[in-house]
Amino acid sequence: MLIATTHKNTDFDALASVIAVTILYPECTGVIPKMTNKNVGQFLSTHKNAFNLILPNEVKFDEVSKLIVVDTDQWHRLDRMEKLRQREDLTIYLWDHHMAGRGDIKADRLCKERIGATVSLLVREMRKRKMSLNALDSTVLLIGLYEDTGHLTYPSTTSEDARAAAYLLDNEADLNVAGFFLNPPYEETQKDILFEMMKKTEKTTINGQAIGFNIIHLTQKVTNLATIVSMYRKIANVAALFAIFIDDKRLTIIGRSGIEQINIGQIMAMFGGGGHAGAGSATVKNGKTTAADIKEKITCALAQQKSESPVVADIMSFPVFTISPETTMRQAQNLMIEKNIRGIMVTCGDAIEGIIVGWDLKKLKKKNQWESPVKAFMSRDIITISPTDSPTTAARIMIENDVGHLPVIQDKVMIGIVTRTDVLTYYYDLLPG
Ligand SMILES: [Mn+2]
Repeated sequence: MLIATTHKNTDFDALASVIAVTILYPECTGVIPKMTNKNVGQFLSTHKNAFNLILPNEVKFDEVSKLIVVDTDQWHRLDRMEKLRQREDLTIYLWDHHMAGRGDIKADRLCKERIGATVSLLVREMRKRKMSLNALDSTVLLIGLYEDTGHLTYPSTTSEDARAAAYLLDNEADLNVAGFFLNPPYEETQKDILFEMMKKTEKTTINGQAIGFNIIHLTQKVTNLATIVSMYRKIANVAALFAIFIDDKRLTIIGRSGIEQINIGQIMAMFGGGGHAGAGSATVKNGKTTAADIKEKITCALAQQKSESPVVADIMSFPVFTISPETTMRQAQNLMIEKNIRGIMVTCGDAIEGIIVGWDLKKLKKKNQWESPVKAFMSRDIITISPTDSPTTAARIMIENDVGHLPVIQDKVMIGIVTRTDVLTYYYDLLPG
């Protein structure tokens, strides 16, 4: 007998991957853990009979000769598979995209890649075999793919995920059905948690990134906490958010990150949990540790990730070309053309007096204004940045204030300047060579 299974608290990527295996290997039966995410449970309650799926207690373990594990590489995350763990004659195939390297399932065949969703790996295999799918199969596979990639927007998404989505859409995946299960309606309890989080978020800056922490005591069982945290990170406008939910039995840590430099999966691994760069969680028994302790550990880990993250000092231009307040507008214009720059800092000794940008030249109406000193037209409100801030912070300041030049100040001295071009070059990696 051939069975396929996945992790407890089954999400849509896990469910879709099991179903994909049963399509790729028609003799295979899918085994879905008893504990699933709420939206997966809702989906199964109406769709279960459409697929070749059973529960762990229905498995005849003596007859199992081959096991296919998807979307996890750890035995303890499987539901009631202990009987198979000791079996030396068992053949194991593994399909996964968790790259933390904590797996203890030894596979005879392994397909493990850095990709947005596990199901994309299986879809790639279907494409290779030129299989065609029915609308129902395509739809559930697409839901898994969209959920794990945030509709192809999470930083972990690859072009292979997009190709998988294209294939599923070609095979009539239904976006109305997908949308229904991907956006489960919010209930009162979830709204309460969201408001609770809004009231007491602790924000701090680590390595120039805004980080949010929430410690919430749960008085009742709340489902879909991960979705709430995901949503709240965007509302709180932080690079990463860590929420610690406490009930009588356990502390549940849920993390979400919107930037590449903060790897949530790595951080959750410290607490025995896991996940991806963008999303992850861990649970710790209540009494074993405290929320304050967890917060402290996360803060330390984030501070240590520093060496790998680029800072403003890495992308700024220097030395900074400056002019005096008495320079004429004509001279300023000539310098901008000559040096191919869009803005010039105006200084008096070490003091920044203002900045004159290309836009200021367009303000001139009369001819004789070209002979006026730049101090008559320059902007005096200068927003500065520190060399240890992140390029993302620089970009955010530019967008929020609609400015294109940020002088970089260290110990009250201007040591460089970051321009829009510097930021764009950094983001799009346009540097020659
Ligand atoms: Mn997954």
